[in-house]
Amino acid sequence: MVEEKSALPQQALQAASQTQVSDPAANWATGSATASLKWHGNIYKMFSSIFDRQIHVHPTHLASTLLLDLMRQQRYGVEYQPIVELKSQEIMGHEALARFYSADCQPLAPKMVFNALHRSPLSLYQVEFDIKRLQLENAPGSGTLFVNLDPDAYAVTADEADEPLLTLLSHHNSMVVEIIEDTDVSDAHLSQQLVRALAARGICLALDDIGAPNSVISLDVMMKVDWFKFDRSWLARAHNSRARAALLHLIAFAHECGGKVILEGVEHEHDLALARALGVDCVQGFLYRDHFISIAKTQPRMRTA
Ligand SMILES: [Ca+2]
Ligand SMILES: [Ca+2]
Repeated sequence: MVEEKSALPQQALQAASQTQVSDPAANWATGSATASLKWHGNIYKMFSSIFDRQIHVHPTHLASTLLLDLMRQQRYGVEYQPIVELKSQEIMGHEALARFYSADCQPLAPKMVFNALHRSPLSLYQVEFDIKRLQLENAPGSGTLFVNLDPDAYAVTADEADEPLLTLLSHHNSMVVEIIEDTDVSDAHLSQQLVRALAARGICLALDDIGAPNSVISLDVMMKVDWFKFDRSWLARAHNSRARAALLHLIAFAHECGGKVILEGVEHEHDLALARALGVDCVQGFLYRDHFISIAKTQPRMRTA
């Protein structure tokens, strides 16, 4: 599946948690452009991370005018986070994460944007399509590309002959689609339909955020996925004997089914040691933030104030 692996410098595997990570978007907002911001075609490319936890969370809700401006101007970005194979300590692929910005270059919490877009399925579909196209166009040259797909976006064209979103995804030659099953996405039939549609196109599937709060586990989906992504919350829970037993058995199940396991949220050396002890295949998280790649579609407009 992996075309070509890129070596990860040894120091990237050392804990980097003591260093404060700059937020490029915040730098745009304050007018201090980052040195690592590079013009790349019609894309701004940055080689430092935008922490989810640092993304501005609007106190109430996103106004429709803000969302319309976001869509019209395509104030979109992508953050590619490396997925590291434990055995070889090499980057085997990247997960592409959607990023959004307001007109004054403030990063917007992606979950909040997607939640708001759920009120308008066609808009949700259009944004998902444009974001996926951006993620594919700027994907790192080698390795597997992991993208997140909202089943509700897929639902818009699920019963039609033409499914542009899935057709777009099938253009990448090493693609894994991550789906989440949670209590907000309660339509099990839709998940099943999506699983079949991806399989028909030869696209690999990952079950994302296993064990996260509000997540549910569908045995039907679990038995069909190629990748199992365990939520960061297991890092804290793994010291509890029952939780660790559940995790070890789920990992064993994944391996017995021929699947591969990724542990997310790896931030410290002791997380990496735990990942090794658990026998997972790959890890992902802020331990590798020096290798995060961020791009922005539109030229950031500096704030004058
Ligand atoms: Ca994901
Ligand atoms: Ca995840």
